[in-house]
Amino acid sequence: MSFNPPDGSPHRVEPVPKSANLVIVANRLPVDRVEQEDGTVAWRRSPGGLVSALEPVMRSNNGTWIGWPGGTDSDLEPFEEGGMNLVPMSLSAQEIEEFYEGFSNGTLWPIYHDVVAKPEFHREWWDSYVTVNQRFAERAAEVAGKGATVWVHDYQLQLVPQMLRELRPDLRIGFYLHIPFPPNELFQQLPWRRQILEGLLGADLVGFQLAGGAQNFVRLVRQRVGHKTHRDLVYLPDGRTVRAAAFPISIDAAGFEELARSEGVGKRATAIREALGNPRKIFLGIDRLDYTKGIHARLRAFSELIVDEHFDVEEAVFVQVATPSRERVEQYRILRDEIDRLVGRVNGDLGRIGRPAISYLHSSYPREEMAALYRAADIMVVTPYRDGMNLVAKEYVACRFEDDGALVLSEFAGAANELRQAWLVNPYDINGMKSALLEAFEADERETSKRMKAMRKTVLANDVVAWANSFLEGLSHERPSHGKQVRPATRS
Ligand code: GDG
Repeated sequence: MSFNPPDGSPHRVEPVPKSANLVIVANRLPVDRVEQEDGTVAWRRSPGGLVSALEPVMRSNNGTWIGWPGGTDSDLEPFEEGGMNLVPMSLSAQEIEEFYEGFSNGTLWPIYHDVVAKPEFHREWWDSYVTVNQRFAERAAEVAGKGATVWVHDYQLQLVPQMLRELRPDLRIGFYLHIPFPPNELFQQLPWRRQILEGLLGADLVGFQLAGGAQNFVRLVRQRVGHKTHRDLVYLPDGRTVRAAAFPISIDAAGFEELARSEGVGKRATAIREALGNPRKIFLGIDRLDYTKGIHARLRAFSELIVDEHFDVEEAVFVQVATPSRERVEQYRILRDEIDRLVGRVNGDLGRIGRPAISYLHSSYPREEMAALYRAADIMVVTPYRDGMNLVAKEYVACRFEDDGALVLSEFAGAANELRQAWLVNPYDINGMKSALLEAFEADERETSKRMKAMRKTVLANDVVAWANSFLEGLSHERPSHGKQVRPATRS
């Protein structure tokens, strides 16, 4: 195989080893394509958590990452970027519509998130999902060396483990689901439920955010596919066993703390507070603009506290960053309009000149700006209706190196399992949320500091490198006498 850079890419081109010892397969490549002023194309590391999660282990193992770079370019050649071998997969415009926006985000995403929105079922979407999964599996089979470890990620690629095992029985295959895995009552709606379970069973280890997801999976396999199971193990008729277990994902906690401590971020945090008129308390929400995140209800709860005269717009402001997401999917457009309307109404009714109740930003920002916002905010509000983990909650905690700041957190975010000292809320209960926001607003320093200290201990001790290593170690135990071992990641 020869490897050339995408047009105009300034990055070093190296032959991707056909014998990669570690292969990551994910829907997206860890880089974004940027068109430069002179019309050439370059690649920039994407901001997402998964990239920082896997970069260290990729570097330690000269790993290869297979994924879609976004867009509809075809014939993109593999290239090297930041110590990682990247293998771009192309999707046609129709596949983006049917596989990605359709089956992944219009069918699976709502079913796996408590049916917060109504899932759509279309047979052509499913067909496209099968085709794209097959293509990813074939590419992984090409680049993985003998006995290599292949780690497949997330709900867009649930058929890959089985397809890959058929092509390459010598591989050690792991799968990790970043979003919740639903109970039978919801999963059974899926017309292709059995195929998905069988797809996942191609892996040796199937990882979930929480133990509940792993239990749902094992129960479904027993009920729907009829395999024997015992605790976290599934026994397949061919003698293979598959383990399902929880590996709660985390963040580069030390990296976030370091960024938050930097002089530039400190100055920017002060400037943000000033620009907001130095109110007594700043509330903050940062989310992808997604209907699972509970943005609308949280802003309502906050605005009602002003209406009820618990505080006014001189004393408190809510900064809501909503990062644009899946903008071509109908339900996301509707959500955006609903939030625009609510923010407009609240600010029209309650704001004063230069003092909106809600400072709403529909945009995405560099990591430094995110850290500055985390530093500037007194109360972080994370209230999803359902969320696999929620990294924003952990990032806030990592940035509060002075042990101050309050976290209001939904019980239905995976992060609530670990961050027990947050003000936990039921996001469906507006009055309950109002009470929690008010308590966090009024809490004294000793109380917030005690809670933050405990949460910081948890987040700093369980970072993303620990997560990746623990998954890969678990995977190596599943087939101990088999293939090469993956070297653990080291912190940079
Ligand atoms: C899925 C699961 C699970 C957001 N806006 C900007 C920006 N971000 C970063 C945050 C955070 C990440 O994106 C969002 O992660 P979340 O965990 O909050 O949510 P999802 O995107 O839904 O992620 C989730 C996660 O996968 C990992 O397994 O926790 O449950 O749904 O890191 O900081 N980053 C930058 N600019 C932005 O404007 N730089």
